[in-house]
Amino acid sequence: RMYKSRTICRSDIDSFEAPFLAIYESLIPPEEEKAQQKQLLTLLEKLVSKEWPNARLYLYGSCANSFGVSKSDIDVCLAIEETDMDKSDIVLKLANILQSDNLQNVQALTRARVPIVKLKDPVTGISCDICINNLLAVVNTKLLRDYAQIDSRLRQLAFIIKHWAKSRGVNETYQGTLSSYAYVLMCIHFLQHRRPAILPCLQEMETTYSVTVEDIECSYFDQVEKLRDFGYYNKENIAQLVWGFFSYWAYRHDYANAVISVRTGSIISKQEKDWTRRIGNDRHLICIEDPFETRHDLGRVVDKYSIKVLREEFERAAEIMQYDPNPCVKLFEPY
Ligand code: 3AT
Ligand code: MG
Repeated sequence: RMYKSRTICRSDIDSFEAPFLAIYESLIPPEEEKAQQKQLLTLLEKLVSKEWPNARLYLYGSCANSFGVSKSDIDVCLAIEETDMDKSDIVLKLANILQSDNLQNVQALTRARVPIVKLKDPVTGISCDICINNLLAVVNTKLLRDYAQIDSRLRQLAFIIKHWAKSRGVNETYQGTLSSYAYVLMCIHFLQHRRPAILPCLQEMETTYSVTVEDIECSYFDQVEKLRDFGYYNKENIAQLVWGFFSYWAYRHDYANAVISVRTGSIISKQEKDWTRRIGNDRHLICIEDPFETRHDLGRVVDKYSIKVLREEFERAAEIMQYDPNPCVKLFEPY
């Protein structure tokens, strides 16, 4: 606590660039794993199209947003126009369709908050969750993937932060900590705010991509190959960015008033969003606006106990980055 106002980076910070990059590289899924995921998707498509020729399957989540580490499960969305069936009926029928010799443990979870089919590929061991018509997740997956193509430091930073969150037990939404999706948005926001900026705000630029999903217009500039030089004037490396990320969330974020918003590329006030008090289970103790479902605070899972856990973890990480002789090990020590 006594170092709270400290914002100057340690002088040997650059010596940690190589070890952080090595950790990042060790987390990248090998090509072979990607090929196996594609094969599983192809098998699923074949089985589904026999019964529902107009249905489509989309990969979403970390297997498609480029923030997936090796050995992740895959998330699939079935897009189908079935007006006379509710999602749990579709899930039951889908589980039946997918009963096949090439798949294992096909289960319909009809009573979950989001009904899904779960299954496993017995050859590769890949597990897969299939949800129904969750097209906003498909679109936010594309947004994250597009951001990742602008500057390689985003993917490096997000891998390190996700790895830290998993190691420290703060990537568990059912225990009141944050989802991987929330952490990636925190990284994007952070890089939009470096000076010079490392990432632009795609939703504030000219629209080159636009879809309307569940009455929400999702539009942004998606010609990201034209933005490859965007972060050129910022020479910060991954070690400096990990340090900066944790010191932001430990010491500088205004938890009482601020909402981070990747959509606007800025910080907006809780007041403006009417996120100042608890409504039902939404407490808004750390506020992360969803880029498309703007009424949705990804921090709403956080409660008065888990906010303490989270903030203490951010402070621990910031102090390690500031003082520990071996931050690349210490940061990820199991809790
Ligand atoms: P892991 O590598 O699996 O930890 P992930 O990116 O696949 O990371 P999740 O499995 O938590 O993350 O979520 C899968 C996708 O679902 C990610 C995002 O496209 C979408 N998603 C998750 N949580 C939300 C949310 N609260 N609001 C909107 N979309 C969400
Ligand atoms: Mg996932």
